[in-house]
Amino acid sequence: MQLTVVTPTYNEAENLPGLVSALFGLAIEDLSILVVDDNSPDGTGQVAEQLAQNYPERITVLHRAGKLGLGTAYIKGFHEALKAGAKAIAQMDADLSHPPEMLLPLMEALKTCDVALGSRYVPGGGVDVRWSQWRKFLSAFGNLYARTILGLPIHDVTGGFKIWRRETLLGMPLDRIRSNGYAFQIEMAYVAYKLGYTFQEVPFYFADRRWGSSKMSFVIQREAALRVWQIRLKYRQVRPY
Ligand SMILES: Nc1nc2c(ncn2[C@@H]2O[C@H](COP(=O)(O)OP(=O)(O)O)[C@@H](O)[C@H]2O)c(=O)[nH]1
Ligand SMILES: [Mg+2]
Repeated sequence: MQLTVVTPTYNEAENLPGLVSALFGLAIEDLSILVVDDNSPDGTGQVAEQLAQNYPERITVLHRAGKLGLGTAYIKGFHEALKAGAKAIAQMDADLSHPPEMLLPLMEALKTCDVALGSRYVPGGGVDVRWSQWRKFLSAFGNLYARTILGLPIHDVTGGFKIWRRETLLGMPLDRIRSNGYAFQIEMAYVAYKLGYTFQEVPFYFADRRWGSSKMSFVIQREAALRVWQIRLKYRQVRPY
């Protein structure tokens, strides 16, 4: 099955080469990578271009003028992957917190569902043992909060490690998705759920990045908490695209 991995990057020059070689080392035939870089000051865009030369036809790089957010980066990447004919579209962070080898069980799960979701909050999954109690609490609470308010049947609502079937993404009103950061993950999951698409959660252990720094912040978390209510209202009625 033709799988395209979409990865948004902002200052991931240290991480991208490792991600690319791990992905191409997997026993997945017909895997390609789509990098969406926002003119990273650390030169990630050039690193990506170099990698694209090393793996002709297998890596595509989209450059945007500046930091426009994770949500719009994914939407652009999804449109592009669909245009190129991908049968399955994965979304994952470039910082190796989403273990590349987990794509294998996720692809397996996708055979019997519409969205395969890497999940930190089902038995067998977890978050970095080095996370502080406060950070663990915020993440677990944020998930429970969004899951409860939206009535979602999944446990990792803010998780960004997923594989979508082509047909699933084609059925989603992608141009209505306006959130960024954690809220983007929540909005995508909610719309998919409201449209009747099925999820399967595959546990994984989320290890903190070793290079670079997180672009998520308390402000983005607070914004997501408010967005949950807006998302609930916005999609009271949603029709397939
Ligand atoms: N293109 C683009 N990528 C972004 C942006 N913000 C975050 N990212 C990327 O999105 C992924 C997740 O961000 P990260 O900072 O690791 O979030 P965290 O894992 O929740 O701490 C990483 O690959 C980032 O480089 C953005 O504004 N534009
Ligand atoms: Mg990260």
